[in-house]
Amino acid sequence: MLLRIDHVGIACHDLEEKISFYESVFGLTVVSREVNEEQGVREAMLHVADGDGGASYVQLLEPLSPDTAVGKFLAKRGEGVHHIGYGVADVTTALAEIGAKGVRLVDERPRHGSMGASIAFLHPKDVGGVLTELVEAPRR
Ligand code: MC0
Repeated sequence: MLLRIDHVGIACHDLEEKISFYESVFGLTVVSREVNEEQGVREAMLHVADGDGGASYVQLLEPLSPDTAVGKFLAKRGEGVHHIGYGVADVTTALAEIGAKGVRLVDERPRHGSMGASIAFLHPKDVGGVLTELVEAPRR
């Protein structure tokens, strides 16, 4: 069901500062920047590698305000890994299969994610403390 690690989402206070860090220390390149009002984030995708199933990225996330998912996470835990996004072929099918196994779905239906992807989150309390995102890449 899980095809690959699509991205690792990292919460930060200052997006531009963290982009500079990942560019200068790891030599990564920003391939996309977006503001996602629905998710309450300003985010950047930095390309890491290409694989058979698609590319993988580091996703840097800055909250649009303190009362967002990432804003609350930063206040409680500070900067660090916020979620893991796994590539799936069909996010609606994957949600149905995972939900049927008793895992709480944060999203019953796919939402709009970075770079045109369809995404949905699974509740971290049912995935061993890891906020888990399913990512269906846009069709080419
Ligand atoms: C919260 N918790 C987490 C967590 N966020 N645990 C692990 N990883 C995280 N990222 C834990 C808290 O510590 C707390 O546990 C419990 O979950 C409830 O948290 P809360 O602070 O009271 O917040 P809630 O319940 O209002 O919301 C938690 C929930 C929310 C996961 C449902 O953050 C959510 O809907 N997340 C999905 C959307 C999201 O994260 N969007 C931003 C990225 P304790 O034990 O302390 O009670 S958007 C994105 O990434 C898009 C753009 C993309 O990839 O394309």
